[in-house]
Amino acid sequence: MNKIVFITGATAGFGEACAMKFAANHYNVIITGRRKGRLERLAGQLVASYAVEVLPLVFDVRNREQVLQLIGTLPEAWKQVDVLINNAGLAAGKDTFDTASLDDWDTMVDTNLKGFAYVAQAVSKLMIPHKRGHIINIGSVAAKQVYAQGNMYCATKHAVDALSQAMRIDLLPHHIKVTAIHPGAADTEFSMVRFKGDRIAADHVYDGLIPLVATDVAETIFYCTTLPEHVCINDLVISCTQQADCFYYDRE
Ligand code: NDP
Ligand code: 8X3
Repeated sequence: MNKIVFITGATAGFGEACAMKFAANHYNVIITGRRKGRLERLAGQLVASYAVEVLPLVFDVRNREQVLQLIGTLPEAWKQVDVLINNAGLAAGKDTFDTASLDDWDTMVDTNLKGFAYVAQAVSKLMIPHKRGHIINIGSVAAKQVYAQGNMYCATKHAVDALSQAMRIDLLPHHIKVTAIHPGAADTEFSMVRFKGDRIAADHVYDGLIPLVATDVAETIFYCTTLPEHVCINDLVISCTQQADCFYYDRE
């Protein structure tokens, strides 16, 4: 029987690449996000290319009732989730602490912190009865360092780091692995979202770099799930070779 992976934020970037990678490796895939059309297209592609089962679920991770309702009432055949890729998230804006938009702060806290935690708790409840499962939380290099104008984004990603540690401790008796993956600059839709469609600002992030691409991160996540049952990568920072951390880049 195929294993099951549950991926949030599968309509783009890392989540979409993970859906392809896991489906190619015979996982049945629960794909989620807000953009229904994209989920449906991806579902069709996964079924056609890999002959796996796909369950698309359209929801906003900020909507607590919807998260709990949809995950709490998964069809019987989908309840035994083996891997959760808790990935949905965003940066909104890049402004100094005193000038940042409070709406942007709310969006990031509600998505990257609260929504992230709602999904993890709901899926962990499905894993506990089976005494197995693997939760992959997507943090960032911004979970490890704070950079100028990164204020609330960095705070939410530091919270992902803290909650990953918390989950690892509290879910230990239930034999659930918790891996936090912290990518550096990766060329996905992330920067276009952060800069609200400003293509020049978005492209500027990757000036002179060969940045990570989504498949680099998906390959790494998949690798973490292939290790023997008694081995868990707890915390992993991955960046392109031209990036040392949040501050040091070797741009061409
Ligand atoms: P993308 O913008 O390409 O993808 C983000 C995904 O998150 C989309 O599928 C989007 O789906 C989903 N999403 C966003 N908000 C919500 C919401 N409220 N409810 C449900 N789904 C939501 O970005 P990435 O793939 O790059 O980002 C994925 C994760 O990786 C994020 O947590 C990001 O912070 C993190 N990250 C990104 C890095 C980068 O440089 N790209 C580096 C380090 C970490 P939809 O809009 O359809 O809802
Ligand atoms: C995204 C990477 O460096 O823009 O998390 O914060 S960074």
